[in-house]
Amino acid sequence: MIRRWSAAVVAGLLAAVTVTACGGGDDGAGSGSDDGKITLGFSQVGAESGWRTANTKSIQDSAKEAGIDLKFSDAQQKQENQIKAIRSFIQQKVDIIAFSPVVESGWDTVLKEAKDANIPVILTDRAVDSPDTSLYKTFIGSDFVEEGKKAGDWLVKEYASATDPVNIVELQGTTGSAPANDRKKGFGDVIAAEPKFKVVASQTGDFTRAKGKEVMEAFLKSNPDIDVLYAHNDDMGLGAIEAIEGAGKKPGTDIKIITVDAVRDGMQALADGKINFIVECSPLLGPQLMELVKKVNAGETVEPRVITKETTFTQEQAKAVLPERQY
Ligand code: GZL
Repeated sequence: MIRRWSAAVVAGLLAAVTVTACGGGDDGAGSGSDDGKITLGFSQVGAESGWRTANTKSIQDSAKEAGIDLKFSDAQQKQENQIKAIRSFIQQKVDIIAFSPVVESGWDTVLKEAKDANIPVILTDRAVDSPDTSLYKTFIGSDFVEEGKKAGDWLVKEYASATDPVNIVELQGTTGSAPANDRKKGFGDVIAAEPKFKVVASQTGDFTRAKGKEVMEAFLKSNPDIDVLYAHNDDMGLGAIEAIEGAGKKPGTDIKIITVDAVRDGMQALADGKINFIVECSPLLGPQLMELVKKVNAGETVEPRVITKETTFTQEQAKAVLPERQY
């Protein structure tokens, strides 16, 4: 017997399919925005450094370019603010959530809430240490251990002929953050092979210029013969330069400086001879992030790990590339 579907039933079925298709996320959970655009909720760490400013610009410009409706939140470097923002995005039924976790731990509960709401999550820039990788679709960002290794490799070459102890001070990034943990590990693993390298002081400067200057002033007071500064980002290195000059010493000469990021101000100090080597960490994650957002929203499978391409710069190389730097 052929059942005759009433017009009302068919219309209802069609309406259900249409709503699901327009919903965001690969499970059709998000509400999407009325005009059919993908709605992306993004929780940013803060505005602590030149790198972060460039990263925010890349994300905002790329979302506009991709026609993605961006809800952007600045957490002012506080994890509780990021958790609040993610909960708000869940309440708003965004299609996708992306964020740069200020620290590695303490995300499982809120990420499970997003998973239960069928809203896919993408990690950008920094990783989380949760063993449950089903809590996010992919992680796009640098290999921070490799960045630390590159910094260590340069130092080993620079001091290849040295026989006396080489006294190093280290300005670490935000305590508990993936870049701080991993840049410390990568650098430490390389220099551990040579006993002449001695880390005489290591402390967080929270990725900011102000804190970098403050901690470097303390290092200079308690360590009379510092040979090298390894700073986990340019901004702390630039703050330390102010402290070194304030102590009557020449940065880049009396104290050699290695930093990570390669933002414009850092590259200018490198070209001016105040920094000796910079390991690049690209903030321009926006275009790749938006591609991943579209794929995840369409229910496509994406690579679990997308590593950003980056290089290193000497003083000569900085002079050559400065004019064309985007950030
Ligand atoms: C690295 C990023 C770090 C930068 C800092 O991907 O998380 O945070 O190195 C920034 O400049 O504050």
